[in-house]
Amino acid sequence: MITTIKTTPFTDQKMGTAGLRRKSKVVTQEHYIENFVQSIFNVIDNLSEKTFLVGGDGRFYNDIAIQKIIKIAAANGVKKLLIAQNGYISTPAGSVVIRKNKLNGGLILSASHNPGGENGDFGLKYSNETGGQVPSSVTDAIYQQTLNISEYKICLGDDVDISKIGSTEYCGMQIEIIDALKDYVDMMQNIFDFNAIKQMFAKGFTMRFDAMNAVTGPYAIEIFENILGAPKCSVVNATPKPDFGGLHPDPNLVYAKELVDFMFSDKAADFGAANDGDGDRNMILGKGFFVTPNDSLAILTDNYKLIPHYKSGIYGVAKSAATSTAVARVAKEHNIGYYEVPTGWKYFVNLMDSNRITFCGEESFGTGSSHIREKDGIWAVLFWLNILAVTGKTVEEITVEHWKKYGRSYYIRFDFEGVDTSVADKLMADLETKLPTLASQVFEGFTIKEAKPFVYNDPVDNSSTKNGLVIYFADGSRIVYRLSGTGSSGATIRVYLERFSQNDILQNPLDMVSPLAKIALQVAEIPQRTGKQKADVIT
Ligand code: VG1
Ligand code: CO
Repeated sequence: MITTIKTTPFTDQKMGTAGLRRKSKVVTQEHYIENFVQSIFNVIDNLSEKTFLVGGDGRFYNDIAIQKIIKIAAANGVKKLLIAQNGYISTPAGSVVIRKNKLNGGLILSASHNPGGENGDFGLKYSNETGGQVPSSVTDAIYQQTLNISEYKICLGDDVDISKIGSTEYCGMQIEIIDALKDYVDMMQNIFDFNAIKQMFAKGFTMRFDAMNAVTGPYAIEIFENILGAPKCSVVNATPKPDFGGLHPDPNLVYAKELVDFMFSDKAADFGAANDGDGDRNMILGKGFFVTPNDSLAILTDNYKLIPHYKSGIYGVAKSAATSTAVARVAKEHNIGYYEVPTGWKYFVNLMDSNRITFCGEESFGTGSSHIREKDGIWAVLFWLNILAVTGKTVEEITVEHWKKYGRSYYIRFDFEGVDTSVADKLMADLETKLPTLASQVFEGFTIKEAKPFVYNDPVDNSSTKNGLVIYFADGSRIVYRLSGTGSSGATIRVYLERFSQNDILQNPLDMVSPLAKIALQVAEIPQRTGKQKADVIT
């Protein structure tokens, strides 16, 4: 049944910030997935001793891609695959399964927060035995394979029924269909004070969780409604759909509009949250109140002692360079380690593995801890619920008290989307050249202290990564520029704006950063070069 098929390379199979992401129309081309999966297996030794996890966020082509992976894995002599029942698994649950079962890695089919469906995006995240996505050295090696591939191996058997839990064999390879929910739920119960949260719901506390028609619906119903006793229908858009019901499953103020409108209405619940397509991102809302992911990371870190699993102490905390410095002030106060890494969760993995950090987060609605090696949307929601249950305070009270103690980093991200790739690349290159000339210049009353590319030297593997350009101002404000690495066409220029205030903590964020926005556009010549006078998405 094993056949070798001749193929020719696709030149665009380079993984970005988090795996490979392309338009569904591109991925469904003949040989596309096959080439990529074969290229991954080409860089792994001793496949006959290796076991991998396979699953995805349920988007269009999930089912077909899983069958292709099974057939290619078997033909390449892989020992065993663990496959999520019906092919559904969230990215964080995948990390739990890989770690708990000591697997050699996993393939999670997801384009995360990107829209799905025939006209949307498809993607693949590849993790190793850490349960986290592989470092750039490995993605580079895989990319080289994709450029030189001339054949792949595949088993020509029937499709495997993945709808029932149990073991089977396929083309000489062992297969185990697993319940992707149970291990994840068990882990959450071991981290948080479920009894305290249960009591809070029993006393009438209300929440709305928007699963955005993506993979976390079943997890959220089980945890929040069935176990913790949140009222039925607290979880909305709970059935995973191949096209996410047309939603853009990105939990932010723009794309989770339904939830945001509800939480700012007079019917609002006490607490609101949403997750993204593959369940690794989270948005946190109180009644008529939004918590930025930057502040959320700082607040969770500041309150670690309230959580059973962390109360005996945490190692340290890390954030991506683009993320605000709110958590840095908390790290200083608690006298714990603090690291700044490039954008992308894979950069946190070494820090967690070496016990340098326990918590980490990104401005892009990602928060997590060393319980796994991916960011974890439901974990963040449970962390907040645990804080609310133990303190009896509201989301707004907790956040405002935090600002009163630590000051506030006003923070806004501007995205300029669909920019011509060569225009975007040139903009960044020219800006980088210009950076050294900016020091001590004054714009809009703000003095530039320093301007330089962000360079990260990994203390564990000594790799060095340059990602993004940063302007530091004398008052602690910052502008960060970078190009997105998760898009499926054209370029997106991201501009991150942060302005710190110790005492003036109740202003409108957009007003506060507007002088920085002006400077950011002017210095990088964004309107002249892109034709865009304002950002396409502001979050
Ligand atoms: C974006 C975010 C980044 C995040 C990445 C993956 O990358 O900015 O913080 O880690 O998406 O998120 P970029 O390169 O487009 O800015 V997701 O939820 O895969 O897993
Ligand atoms: Co995601």
